Amino acid sequence: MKIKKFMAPNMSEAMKQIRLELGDQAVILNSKVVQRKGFLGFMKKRNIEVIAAVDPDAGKNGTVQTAPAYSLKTERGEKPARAPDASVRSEKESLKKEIAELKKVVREVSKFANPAYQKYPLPVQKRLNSGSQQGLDESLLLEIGDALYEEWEKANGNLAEEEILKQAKALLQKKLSRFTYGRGRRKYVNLIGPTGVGKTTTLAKMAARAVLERKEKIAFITTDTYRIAAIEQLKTYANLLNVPLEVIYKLSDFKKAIDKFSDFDRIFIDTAGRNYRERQYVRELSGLIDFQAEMDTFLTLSLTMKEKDMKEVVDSFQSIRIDRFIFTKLDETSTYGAAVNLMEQYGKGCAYVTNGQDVPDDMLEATPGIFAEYVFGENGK
Ligand SMILES: Nc1nc2c(ncn2[C@@H]2O[C@H](COP(=O)(O)OP(=O)(O)O)[C@@H](O)[C@H]2O)c(=O)[nH]1
Ligand SMILES: [Mg+2]
Repeated sequence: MKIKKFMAPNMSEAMKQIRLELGDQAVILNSKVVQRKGFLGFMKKRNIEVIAAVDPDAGKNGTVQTAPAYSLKTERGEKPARAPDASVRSEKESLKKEIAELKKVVREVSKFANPAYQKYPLPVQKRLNSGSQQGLDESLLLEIGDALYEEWEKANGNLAEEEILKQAKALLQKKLSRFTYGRGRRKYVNLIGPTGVGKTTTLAKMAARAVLERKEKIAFITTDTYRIAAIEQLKTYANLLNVPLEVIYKLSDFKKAIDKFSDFDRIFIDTAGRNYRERQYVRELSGLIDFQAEMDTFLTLSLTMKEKDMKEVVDSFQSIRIDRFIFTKLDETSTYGAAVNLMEQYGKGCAYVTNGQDVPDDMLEATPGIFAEYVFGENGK
């Protein structure tokens, strides 16, 4: 008995090979569909593996092969036994399935038709695509793509989508970990940034937590004297928290306030942040306060802003030493990539993100992990 394994793209091709090598007497013992990893692992090749056998003595004594699954000998016009029908049917079925799968792949590929991602396996492309929908910079995505691709190869292409998602998050989290996060420990907390982004509200949230959670002795200082309403707004929070507020009109007022609050734990400084004069003013402050040792300056930006505008704001504040960002209004958007891009571009972390108008609840102390979750997690679908 001679047994041999054949591999062909389809059954009729396999038959040809078998007939050629083993002759008409050959019988098929087994056949199955096998997937072979194709180019880059994502265009899988489907092959039929057929095990066929021939008994060289069979013709001589006229014995019939025991229970052949499929005899090739049909030249006398006999109908093959049932088995071939079943096998043809199952081949038809699997072809149908294959066509459906191919259609799905084509649909997916056209969805991810970013040419820059085409070098990656499909599940990696899919992840990068969702990052791209979140507005993450292309260069960062390609970096993540390369790292995911490496993992994919290490695993011989056996990486489930959930695993790729987990790794994408972990990669981003690790990358962002080189910056500093959280509220900081310095005595003066200064919020700067464009009007309307939520500086005063965020400052109130931070102050309320300092008082309620950490029992700190705090005070407010505001330099936003452009609008009466702005002072009233902060006064309301100061009254609610029962803490003092000083309104600063000129630099000497600031000096007085610093003396007055010398034994306080933390001073929250609100600014209007609207024009050059304000920036000049903050710069002058550096003559009074040792920024490096005593002041945390957080540049506040709303994620509802256009990324280009956000960058212009950061550039316009370049003359001021900024420690970290605060990103507000996450509840009003579903794309968070800009926050990550800014941190990457300017090499700074984030103190807080805010996600609503409620004081003090709608605010989270930032970590690299929350950004990874926002851009690759459920939020970022
Ligand atoms: N939806 C939403 N609104 C916010 C958030 N933070 C602040 N706001 C609102 O944005 C508006 C401007 O806030 P304000 O603190 O006065 O901004 P400022 O001009 O930067 O001081 C107010 O109506 C706030 O209630 C936030 O995280 N989410
Ligand atoms: Mg304000």
